[in-house]
Amino acid sequence: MRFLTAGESHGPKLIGIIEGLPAGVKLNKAEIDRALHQRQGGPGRGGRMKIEQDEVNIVSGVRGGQTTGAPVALELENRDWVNWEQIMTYREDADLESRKVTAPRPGHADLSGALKYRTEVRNILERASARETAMRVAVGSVARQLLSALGVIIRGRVVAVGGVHASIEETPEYWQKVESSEWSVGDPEAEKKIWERLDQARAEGESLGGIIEIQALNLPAGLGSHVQWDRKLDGRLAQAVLSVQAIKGVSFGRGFELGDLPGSQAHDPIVYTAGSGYSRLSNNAGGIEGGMTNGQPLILKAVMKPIPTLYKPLGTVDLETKEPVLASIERSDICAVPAAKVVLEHVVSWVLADAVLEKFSADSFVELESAWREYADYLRN
Ligand code: EPS
Repeated sequence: MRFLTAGESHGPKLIGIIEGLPAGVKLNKAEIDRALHQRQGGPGRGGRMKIEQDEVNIVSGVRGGQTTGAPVALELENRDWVNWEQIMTYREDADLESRKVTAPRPGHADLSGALKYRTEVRNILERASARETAMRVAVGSVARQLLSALGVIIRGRVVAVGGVHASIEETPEYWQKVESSEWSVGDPEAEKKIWERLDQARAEGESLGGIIEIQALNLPAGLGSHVQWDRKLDGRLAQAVLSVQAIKGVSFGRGFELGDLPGSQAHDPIVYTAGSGYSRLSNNAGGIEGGMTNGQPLILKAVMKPIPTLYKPLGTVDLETKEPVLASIERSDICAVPAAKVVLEHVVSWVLADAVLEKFSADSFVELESAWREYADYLRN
């Protein structure tokens, strides 16, 4: 499977094209819209989210609620476009002056992009903007629906914001709390401190990052491959996760802690039970060994840096005068960690669905499901 997105933050719309889906995958538009709505939420979001109400327009490749095997094209309207049309239009009479950015923001794509493309900063920030993640959620929701039809569950939680770390449990009660928390945090004590941290950040013109955990349950052993560098599933997941705006690091299972442990405590002993197959006594590897799933829950963590657009701007250089100035202040979110959790669930869904289709290559969902079941039977014995 492959997909491309197009669209600027303040252009007319975002576009996504998916190719390689089997025919007969049930696709629920309401489910895509639910994910889009969730991505727009979270307590630290700025004024833009009051303008946008993302709803997908399915243009092609789906008929009667099922994929046809043809490319699936998706659109998301930018409601803010009406306020930007004169500035962002492709037409030659576009107003290129009034929202020109000459003070690149440290931490953003502004400066490197302007130097690389020899163009104005706005042309860079419009495409670099995390607005693009709305389409990646829509595309990922299609992949997630395919996985869900095979019984795979993808879920995520926020485990730290602005230096406040939540305690972590694996109980259903904990995951219930994650579901009902505006921060997607399952530890109410930590959540209280995170609210305080947000107020403080708002008052100080600061922004906040955090740490997100994503899990995938019910994956069989053997997705991905050890045989070539670009087929290793952990590498492919890392690429997708790091491609999300503001994500600076990713780890699997115990991650960086593994560097401190002796081998006997780092690895997960193998056991066998007749009728259910091989399993592990622990999951320090986070469900991936040798670039392949090992049948345990897949668990990864990602760190998001604080959003670089600050109301208390950092020093930069004016690109026209070369004089020191303060970075431009654009309307911004203070914290988008809960939104990034939703984005990461969906980019992970995409990579996993792709790996599933690679292993169980199929033109129709019926064929896919039958190959999936046959393999599950083989793994149980
Ligand atoms: C973003 C800046 C803000 C965010 C935007 C990402 O947009 P604006 O400049 O229009 O206020 O709201 O995120 C979204 C629009 C979105 O849908 O997530 C940036 O510079 O990256």
